[in-house]
Amino acid sequence: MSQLETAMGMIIAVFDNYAKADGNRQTLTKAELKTLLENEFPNFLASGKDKDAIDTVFKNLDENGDSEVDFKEFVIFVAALTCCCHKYFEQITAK
Ligand SMILES: [Ca+2]
Ligand SMILES: [Ca+2]
Repeated sequence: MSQLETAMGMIIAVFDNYAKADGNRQTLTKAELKTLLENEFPNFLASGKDKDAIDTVFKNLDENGDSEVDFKEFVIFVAALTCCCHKYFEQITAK
């Protein structure tokens, strides 16, 4: 597999890993998203126990408002975060 194929496979595997916790592996509940963020982005939520922060992130991700985060909604989030990282990477390499 190419590097990019491996990266895509890993995003799918991470989603599945957390989404399956409640038996429905198609979507992330708020609790599942919270665990994912805490484990995968330990620095993302500076105050991981801040319930409001989780609520805000969840609301922003749940584009269709069904109170679940599906894979498409999750991928948009990962893509947005990746863009932020890319911007940051450009800044530090430009110096
Ligand atoms: Ca689930
Ligand atoms: Ca949704």
